[in-house]
This record gives sequence, structure tokens and C-alpha cells, in this order.
Amino acid sequence: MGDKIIAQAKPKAEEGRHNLPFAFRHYSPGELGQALRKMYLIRRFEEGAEESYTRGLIHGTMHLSIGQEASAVGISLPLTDDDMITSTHRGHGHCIAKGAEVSRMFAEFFGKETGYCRGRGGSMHIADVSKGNLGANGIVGGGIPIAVGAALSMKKLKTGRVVVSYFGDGANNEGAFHEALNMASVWKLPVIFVCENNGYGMSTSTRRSTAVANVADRAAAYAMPGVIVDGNDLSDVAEASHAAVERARHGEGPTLIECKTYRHRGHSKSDRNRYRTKEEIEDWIANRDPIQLFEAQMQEYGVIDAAGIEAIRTDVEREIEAAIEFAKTSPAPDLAGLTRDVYTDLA
Ligand SMILES: Cc1ncc(C[n+]2csc(CCOP(=O)(O)OP(=O)(O)O)c2C)c(N)n1
Ligand SMILES: [Mg+2]
Repeated sequence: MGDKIIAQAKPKAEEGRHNLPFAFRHYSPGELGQALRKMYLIRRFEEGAEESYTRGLIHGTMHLSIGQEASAVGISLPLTDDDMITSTHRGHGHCIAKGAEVSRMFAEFFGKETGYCRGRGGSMHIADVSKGNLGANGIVGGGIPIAVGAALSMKKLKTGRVVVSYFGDGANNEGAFHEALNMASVWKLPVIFVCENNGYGMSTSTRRSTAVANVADRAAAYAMPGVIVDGNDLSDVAEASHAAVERARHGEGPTLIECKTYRHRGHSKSDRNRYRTKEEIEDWIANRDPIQLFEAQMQEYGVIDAAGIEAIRTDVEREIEAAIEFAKTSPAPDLAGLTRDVYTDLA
């Protein structure tokens, strides 16, 4: 990151307030600063996790969402702690956007007792029901029917709460996706389906795997609105999310939002990026980075200056350092509890 971001700032716009992008009309400077902070926190958390993995402190694999932060944070902006989400194998960002503590996430990755799953679950199983996060899911498309079930429950209990289901483009070809969308529409459930289309499911491009040009086109088959947004533009994402949340809360049923985005890193730690060009990756990093774009917008509309951005960064660095330290110094699970808090069949 660094100075590049500041250099992108354009002169302050002179348009009237009604011409400002949605997020700048709808949220206060403090709320926008918090959104930027969360995007940083996701980025720095994942960079910290990546580094810890390289140093052998974390085992297994992980799927990084670096480059997709605006989608996680923008979708969460209109949600309250009472609203719920289901997440994916690439879910760190969703989790942090919904209010998870990075110290407990690092502890989980490090296999410590203080982690969200007491060190038993790792990267792909973090849940935090106190913040409405029903959990990540290693099964592609697995979270979608869970979200529909939760939304049915929210409707029956007349809670006014909504459920967001994040999933990838790969999941839109799973049967569970189609069954879940149909049922949610028939029953007008308060659920928002969010496809983070990053162009690839592992090494297969969406073009080669999906019959329609846009995942959002599939909404028509289930009589719900299908909205395509620039998934790297926080304001566009928040606008679509806000409309979908309003619709869901008022009993009008589900919406399918497709966030067009890109993952900067490989699919997982073993990916050698043979299926996409270096130029393609570099172009997204240099020209479409969601954090750079949001910072530039914030400066353009006079919401923050370079010093304000620096203060947020410094604050996030402090939080990440403290979180890693907490994880390192936390106790490992007790050997006597080896079969506790896991599915075991001792018969
Ligand atoms: C049901 C199922 N099939 C296959 C896999 C193996 N798998 C893990 S991630 C993945 C790709 C998913 O792509 P996408 O939904 O686009 O999400 P992204 O990784 O791009 O975020 C696959 C095929 C799985 N975990 N579950
Ligand atoms: Mg994908």
C-alpha cells in the first residue's frame, strides 16, 4: 500500500449532495471510517495469517480473500448484530465484517484453546453466533440452504431479522443453490444471496463453467431481483445490500446480488496460478484494489485526509500485533479434552 493511495485522490467534487455515491449520502464520516478500518483489518489479518503460515505457525490450508474486502464490508454495512450470515471456505472477511475479534480468529488458526472453535476448527469453521455469524463452510454451496432455513425461522418467529448467504461463483452451479433460491422465493423469506464472483472456481473460469453470462441472470428463474454490482466499490455494494435488506425486512422476499470481484492470491496455499496471466492479476491489484478505490473516494468527497488514513492504519497495525501475540501466548487445548467439541464416534 503506502503513498500510492494518497496520490490517487482527485480534487474534491463540487456536485450536490444528491450526486454523491450512496454510501457518502447514507453513512456518517465516522461510519465510513469504520468501514475503511474493517477493510484494512481484513487485509492485514490475512497478510498476518499468510506470514504465520509461511513460518510454520499455522497448519492445514487457507483461502485468502485479499482483493474482495469491499464485498464483505459493503454487504455487512446495513446489517445489525441481530442479522445473520452464512459464509464460505473464503470467509475471513465476512467474519471480520460481522464483528469477529481478530485475536480469537488468530488463536483459532494457531490451534489454541482461546480460538472461536477452541482450536479444533481452523480457518474454515469459524462461527460467532453472538454476532450473528452462523459459520464458514468448507462445502461449496453448503451455507446457502442453511441461510434459507435460518431465514424461515426468522420469518416464523416474526423477528424482523434478515440472513445473508455469501457464496462463490462456483457454488452457483450446485443443486443446493437452485433449490434454496426457489424455496426462499416461494416462501418470501428474508434472505439475501450474495455471489462473490471472482471469476474462478479453483482453476476453472466462470466463463467455462456457467451457462449464463452473469450469475445474477439466474434470479429471473426464481422470480426475485438479480443485481450486479462492482464488488470492489464499497459504496455500490452497500447500496445493493441496503435495498435488499429493506426488501427482506418488509416481507418482500429474497434478492440475489452478484459482486464482480477478484482474488489477488491463489485459490489456496497450493495454487501456482497457472490458469490466469500475471498481467491479469497485476491489473486488478494496480487498478481495481477495493481499499485504494475507497480511500480515493473518501478523499475526493472530503471525508478523510491522508493523516486520517494513516491514523487508521496505525491503529489496525496495533490491533493485529496484539492479536498475534494473544494467539501465540494462549494455551494449547488440553490433551484430556482431545475428543471434546469435535464430532467423534468412539463406538
Ligand atoms: C461440494 C464441494 N465440491 C467441491 C469442493 C472443492 N472446492 C473447494 S473450493 C472450490 C472452488 C469454489 O469456487 P467458488 O465457489 O467460485 O469460490 P472461490 O474459491 O472462488 O471463493 C472447490 C471446487 C468442495 N469443497 N465442496
Ligand atoms: Mg470463485
